[in-house]
Amino acid sequence: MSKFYITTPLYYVNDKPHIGHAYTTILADVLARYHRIMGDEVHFLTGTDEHGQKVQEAAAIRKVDPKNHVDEFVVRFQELWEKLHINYDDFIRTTESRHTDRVKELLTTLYEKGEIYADEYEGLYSVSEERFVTEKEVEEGNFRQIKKLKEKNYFFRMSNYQDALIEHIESHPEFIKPETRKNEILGFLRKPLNDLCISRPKSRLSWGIEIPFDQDYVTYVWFDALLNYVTAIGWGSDETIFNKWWPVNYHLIGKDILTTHAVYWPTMLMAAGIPLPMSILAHGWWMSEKSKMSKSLGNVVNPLELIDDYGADSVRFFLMRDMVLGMDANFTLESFIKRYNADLANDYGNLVNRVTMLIQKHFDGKIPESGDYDEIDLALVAEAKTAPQSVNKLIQELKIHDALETTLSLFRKINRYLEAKAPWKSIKEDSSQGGSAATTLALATDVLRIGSQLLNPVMPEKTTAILNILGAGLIPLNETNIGLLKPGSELGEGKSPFPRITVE
Ligand code: ME8
Repeated sequence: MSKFYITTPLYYVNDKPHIGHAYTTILADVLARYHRIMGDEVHFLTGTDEHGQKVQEAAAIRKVDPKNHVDEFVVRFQELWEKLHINYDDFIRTTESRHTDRVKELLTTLYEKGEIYADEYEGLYSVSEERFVTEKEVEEGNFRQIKKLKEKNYFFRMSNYQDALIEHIESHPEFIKPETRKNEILGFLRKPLNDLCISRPKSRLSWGIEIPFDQDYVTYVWFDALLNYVTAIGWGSDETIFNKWWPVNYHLIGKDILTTHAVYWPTMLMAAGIPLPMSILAHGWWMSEKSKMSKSLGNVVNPLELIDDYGADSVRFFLMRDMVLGMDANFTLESFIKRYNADLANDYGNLVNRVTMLIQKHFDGKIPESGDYDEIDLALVAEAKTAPQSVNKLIQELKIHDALETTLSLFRKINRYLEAKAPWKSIKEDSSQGGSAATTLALATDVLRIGSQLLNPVMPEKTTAILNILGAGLIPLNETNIGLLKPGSELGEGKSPFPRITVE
């Protein structure tokens, strides 16, 4: 048994979650479920990023105190995760003392070691954006109310770690995935790396973790939030638990937050003397009509509506099936319905109904005895033997969309097998145990059972229902060998949980 620790980003609680957030969280859940099924010891962490400018602004717009705002908004995330069957082991909020206390301790340690220093910074400051901007940004004309500002702040000596970070990335090909993102970071690191400003004066931002050695300042939100990945598992408070889980197997992130995770975070860890993550995996964006789905653009798809209309597992399936990891994908309701009807209602759902109805009618609802296999049977047996190996390999390579396609293709093969064998015809002549129809239906059900087990991490609820209908509810999910659904096993009640969606 090995350990598997996986994280999602901590989402800002400035607005409602959309399908972009749902995607990362479902992906983490699928991998966590897969590893649990495989017998690994799993820790799946998600949570919310509750400090900083964005959250303070969102609270100000609603005219509520930031703490009340986050307490109210965090629930939106937790409720959505529950509806989506997200089975996390821990949910961390960056306002919890198990996090804030450790952040302050680290700031103090790094300040005492000289890794953090105070400096005056003079630069162009955008009053409207409330941040320092570069001359180039001002020239591009995107900012209003620019003034020269001189301000004292605290800086982390990030530049000291530039060479060590490049060396680490080059000697650990798994560290940043996929390859394109790794090259992007190496490109970024060819230019000199600046030190990182890790404080904000309270006069312009008060909602944050106070800098322990200067009460006029709060901590920059990223220097606070990134540390959640270690504070949540007992760093600085329970070394046994911490050593059990760290280093993390995967930090899952969207490509929008690659620099913070692949540059700021590892240099912070180096300064703190903590080993680096095994792998940071950046996925692409869900787009809506060619632009990134984002709260500020207002083009978001609300996952709650999709779940209410089509069920959580269908949403999970679509998001996992239609995004190639690392690439962008376009979301439309039309493609969602098309995919659902083709894959889930037709290829999978109809197959379940077809096979179980025949067994109910002709074999008293019990898996019949097989006779000898002919060539067509043996070809399906061969497919059923290779599918689990291929799916396992693809999931380990994080190619979830290909893994799903492999399983759906197995279902299409069962459908073609049934067409070739036509048990609904042969049964009229021979409905004996061990006869042709009996053999076909027993084999088709067993292979359908294997496919359903393989889909379980993606659609936990619906595949469990289908496995019960197939009479396979007691077979452990990782036992995907052929022949485990024994003759005489009784089918469960019910029909496929994927009715066709009709569009007016
Ligand atoms: O960045 N497509 O929080 P955030 C795919 N608090 N994924 C998307 C997406 C889209 N259109 N939009 C958002 C933050 N995401 C920080 C993180 S971590 C210590 C702090 C997903 O609420 C994706 O995972 O803006 C992205 O990285 C994350 O939401 C950003 O969430």
